[in-house]
Amino acid sequence: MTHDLVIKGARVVSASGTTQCEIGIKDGVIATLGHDLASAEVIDATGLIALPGGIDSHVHISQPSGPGIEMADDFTTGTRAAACGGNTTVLPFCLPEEGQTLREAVAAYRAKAEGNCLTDVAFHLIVKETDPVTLGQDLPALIEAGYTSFKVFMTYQGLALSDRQILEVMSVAKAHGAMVMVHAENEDAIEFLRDRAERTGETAPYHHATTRPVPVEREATHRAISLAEIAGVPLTIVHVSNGEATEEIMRARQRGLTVFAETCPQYITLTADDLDRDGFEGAKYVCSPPPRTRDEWANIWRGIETGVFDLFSSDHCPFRFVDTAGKDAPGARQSFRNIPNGIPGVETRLPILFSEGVVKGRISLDRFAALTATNHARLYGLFPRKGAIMVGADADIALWDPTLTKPIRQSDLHHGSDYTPWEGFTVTGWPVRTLLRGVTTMQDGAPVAAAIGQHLTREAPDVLR
Ligand code: DUC
Ligand code: ZN
Ligand code: ZN
Ligand code: ZN
Repeated sequence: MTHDLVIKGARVVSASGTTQCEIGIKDGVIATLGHDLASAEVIDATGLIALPGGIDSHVHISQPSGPGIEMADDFTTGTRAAACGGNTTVLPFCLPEEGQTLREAVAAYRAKAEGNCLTDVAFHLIVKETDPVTLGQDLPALIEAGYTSFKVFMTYQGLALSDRQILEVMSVAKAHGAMVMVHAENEDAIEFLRDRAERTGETAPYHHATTRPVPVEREATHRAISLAEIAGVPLTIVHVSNGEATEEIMRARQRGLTVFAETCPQYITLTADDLDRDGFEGAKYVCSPPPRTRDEWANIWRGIETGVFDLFSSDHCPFRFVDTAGKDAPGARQSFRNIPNGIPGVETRLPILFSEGVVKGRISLDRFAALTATNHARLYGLFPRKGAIMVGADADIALWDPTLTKPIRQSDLHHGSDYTPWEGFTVTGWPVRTLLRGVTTMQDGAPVAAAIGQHLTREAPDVLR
């Protein structure tokens, strides 16, 4: 067979292990893994590592964020940044605007993404209403149409569901075959702590962290797992930040429950002290759950190394810093309560895990591929088309230079935010080329190609098939 493109010289992290071989690509699909392959075009990847293109299954793009607040990324900038960070697929959340149904919201997001993406895209849903039309009609229809995962919130006024509502949503997931993702923080406890902090003048960004302490997350994690057990569904706990929540997940698995878990770069590299930086700088680090302590980094690493965590995602939720539609929202300097929650990270997720995990000897290349691509595809119904370098899969590949060392700089990034929480953080190992279905989307840190990203129709999660 003559291929359209062959990648030669790379160490290939394939579905069946890491080997030195050539990757033959034909019609956007991996056609051959072998040697001395014939091709019209060749990429010399000597000295590089070929990894499956990153799948970031937790990003927020163009998400409604309250009156006057604007997310810093649309699909053009968000997926451009993703591609430049070695990703080939992202899964943003679809949150209905005020008065919009879930179905209308999906149509609106699809329209916003169409023709603007440099990665492939598939959407999770956010379920914030549990009326009969949403749970009886819209959600089942959307699951049948391939929107096979959705997030529920236990925190945030206007988003948080009661335990009863979460059980109702879970029973729809059970009946129709979808994955429930949970943001586990106890809203009542947070409101109590926040009101008390404000009464005593503790209103600086740092108190975002002190009013969302570990027990808030640990309790909600335990409760979410219990609700899933009662409803008889698997679930995914997203953005786990600490050891006690991790232990809840381990205990649930020991009882035989199917619980998946996700963590993020901020929980192995940032601390609550970052929110205590001079002036208003701390607002740059306000996200939920908040960054914790160095001791908690060690707990999260143990979870990564021992397999508690299936997913390593960015939770990219970008706001601009110098912007009254962003971190400097009206009232934000008077109280942390008004600072939009979230940090940009879609372009830096993979280099941070590669450097801190693979280069420092904490995880293998195979585990890196599982945490950053394969497990995302399996859990969210994209496998085997996505998530692994293997014959028959889409030719979604990132070529990595494992020796390239440089600090993360905002000036090198491609997101719409005006800062990175990791400014000056030195990383060894960077993706130097990204290929989406065989087409180069990033080379040497710069985006190339037109917006060739497509919307992906998903199957049920592997565990439900
Ligand atoms: N939860 C998220 O998943 N992302 C950003 C903010 C939040 O609370
Ligand atoms: Zn059904
Ligand atoms: Zn969340
Ligand atoms: Zn998120």
